[in-house]
Amino acid sequence: MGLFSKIKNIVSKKENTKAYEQGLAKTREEFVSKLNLLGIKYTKISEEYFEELEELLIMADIGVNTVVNFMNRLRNRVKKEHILNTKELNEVIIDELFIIYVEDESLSDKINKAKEGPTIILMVGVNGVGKTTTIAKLANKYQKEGKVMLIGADTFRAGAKEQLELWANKLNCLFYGKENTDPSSVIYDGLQIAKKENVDYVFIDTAGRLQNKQNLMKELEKMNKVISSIIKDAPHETLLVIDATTGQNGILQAKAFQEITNITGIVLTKLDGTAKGGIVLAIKQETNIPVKFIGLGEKMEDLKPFDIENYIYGLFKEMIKDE
Ligand SMILES: Nc1nc2c(ncn2[C@@H]2O[C@H](COP(=O)(O)OP(=O)(O)O)[C@@H](O)[C@H]2O)c(=O)[nH]1
Ligand SMILES: [Mg+2]
Repeated sequence: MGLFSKIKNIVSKKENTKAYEQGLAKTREEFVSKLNLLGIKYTKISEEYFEELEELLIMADIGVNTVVNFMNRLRNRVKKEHILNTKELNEVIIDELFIIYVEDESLSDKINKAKEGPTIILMVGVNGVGKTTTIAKLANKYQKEGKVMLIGADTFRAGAKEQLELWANKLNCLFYGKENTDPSSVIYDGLQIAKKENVDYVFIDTAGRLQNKQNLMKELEKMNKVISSIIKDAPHETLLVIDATTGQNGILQAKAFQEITNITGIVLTKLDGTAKGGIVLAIKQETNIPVKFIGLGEKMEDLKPFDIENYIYGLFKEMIKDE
């Protein structure tokens, strides 16, 4: 069975395929239509074809390093498998994009949960990327599995606490927050309540001021110390939120945060609003941090666990249907 049929077969049994299709429509329209045009312009594989393909991949924000790597592998396969036509190459292109993501990876998009007591999830990322709304979406999701509490430790931005509190009220979950104070002390007080109230999932909202890396590093160190002093082995996850519409800048943010704290997963938001869907692959290649969730819209149910088959299908639907 070819790769296309395999993916089609796998996604036919999955949930969320529609949401991926819709959320990745912008990227797909741009990328696939250009790839098809390229296949019409050059029916035979040539150096010019490779050059234009390379450009196309870079435009989809797959990332220069990733693209260079990818192009080398593609050229090798063309030689080895004696591929002459660009049409035959489409399946190999998708196959190689797939490999970028799954290489050396036991694809874990799951949240690491506490063996006992509350699971603590720390959310980090720069202002405006979607931390607070993502927490609301995650709270909505995990509420089906247990008691949820939100802690507002973004004590920096005006109104940040209120925004999270509003969500907590709407979703009917516990909340603790305070403004204009040390975020670690807010976390300390909040976690005491979480323990007392037998909460299952705690999501902590923070302010990610990357402008001063040294300060942010110290602040995160302190938060982590406070958290683990109250709950052993916590935080169980530190999720970095990245806005997909920022493209390569998002990759730089991921690298910077990776240097200052232990990031266990990435949430990539606003994929619905961009043609830069290739950023999922770039993040994986450049940081090796798994993308655990993706944001495909503003509604509560628009946050989905990242799933590589649904993702590839969402990007290449038309091509996969062609077979
Ligand atoms: N279209 C779209 N908008 C999103 C998504 N995630 C977050 N947003 C929007 O991004 C804006 C900033 O979000 P917010 O949670 O306040 O960011 P924060 O500063 O990191 O806490 C809000 O208007 C959200 O509705 C997404 O996946 N898709
Ligand atoms: Mg916020």
